[in-house]
Amino acid sequence: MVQSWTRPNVPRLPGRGIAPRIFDAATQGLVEASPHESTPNLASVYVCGITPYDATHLGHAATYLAFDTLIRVWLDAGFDVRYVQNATDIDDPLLERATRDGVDWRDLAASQIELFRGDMQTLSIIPPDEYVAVTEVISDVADAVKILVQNGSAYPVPSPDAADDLYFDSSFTLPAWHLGLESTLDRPAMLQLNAERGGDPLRPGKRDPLDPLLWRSERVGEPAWDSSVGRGRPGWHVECSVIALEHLPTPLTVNGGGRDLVFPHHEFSAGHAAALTGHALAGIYAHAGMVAYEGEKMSKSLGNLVLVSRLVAGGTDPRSIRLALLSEPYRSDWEWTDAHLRIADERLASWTAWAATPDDDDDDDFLAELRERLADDLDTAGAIAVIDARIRAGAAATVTAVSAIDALLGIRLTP
Ligand code: 5CA
Ligand code: ZN
Repeated sequence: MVQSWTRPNVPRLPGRGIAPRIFDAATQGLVEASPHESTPNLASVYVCGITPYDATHLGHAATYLAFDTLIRVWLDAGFDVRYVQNATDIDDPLLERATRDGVDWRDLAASQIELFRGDMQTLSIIPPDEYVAVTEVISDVADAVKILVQNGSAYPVPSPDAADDLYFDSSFTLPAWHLGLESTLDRPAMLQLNAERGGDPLRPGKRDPLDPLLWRSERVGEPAWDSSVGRGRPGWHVECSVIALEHLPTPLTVNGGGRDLVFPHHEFSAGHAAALTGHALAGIYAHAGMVAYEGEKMSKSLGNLVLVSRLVAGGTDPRSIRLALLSEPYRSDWEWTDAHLRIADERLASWTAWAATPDDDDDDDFLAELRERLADDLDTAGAIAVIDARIRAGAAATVTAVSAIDALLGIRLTP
């Protein structure tokens, strides 16, 4: 396994928190995120990891912070939590960037994963129990693709200059999955997003323009591995299905990532997993909104990035970055501005001064209010407002309140 990062200390709070209700893409409503009856008390989550170049920008950080909040709320509710994340350390965009910059793709991936781990640790984000790079599971992915070929959900597409590639048949239907189950999109929307997000609708020989690549046979000058389906490398969506199935019981409590993954990525990760197991991949498909900067979605391809490491190197307190990101509802699309950081700095100073002389008394009301806000679709902005209101009203800090802010929001106010 790729090494994960160091786990922040998460204090235990008195009593028990509430199982959160969070928004599910498949049902377009709030659903209680609780362990499935087949795994009592075990809440499980798979979150799509980075493609390791141009890490870690504030959009990435906001997405991982949203799922960090979910995990903190689960721990407070008394659940055991199992968390898995991947790193897409082999894919077209990574290879293109390595070629552009004249570096070995392996070195690029390794250095960016290292930077990402450092940034996650700096931001006190709870690490996954398993952090899995795709290059570690190539043969497992190939074996899964082989099963899909055998059960009729995958088919070969000839290539003029290589062996056949393998594609998933998106018309494959099961009780546990059909096209559109997760994304709830209509076909025109699917066609558009598929073209924008890594699909290859114009590839000749496919049964449907939406059908996604499962296995790309070796091309001259591209990395390839020997496998049970020949020499080549995995397509994108299937890596997440295989890594999730390998390390977590299904249905996962939550399958997560940023909203740009709703289609085609999570749709087909769920489809491949269902075609492999006959079961649904997840009970809830949860997505964080997109963080923009200078008018557009913050993205590696546009280059409008604010990097965590650059802010921290410039002297920004990582807790202010957390507070700034937590001040926006995780499901909203929003634009990062310098004002976010200024307000977060002021808030951190006010909270720290307040926390410096806590009373010993337990403050059950405060903890209950905070728990209630967070259980309501991870309302971190509401939780922040609860704390601000307390301070404005002149209420003294308590030991419990200061611990709750640490445990639930990951902001440590005392040394
Ligand atoms: N490796 C794939 C997932 S398997 C991937 O999407 N990588 S990524 O590096 O592009 O993005 C990593 C995570 O950050 C994904 O969950 C993605 O949805 C999220 N993300 C990317 N850009 C933003 C943004 N501007 N705002 C919020 N989240 C973002
Ligand atoms: Zn993924």
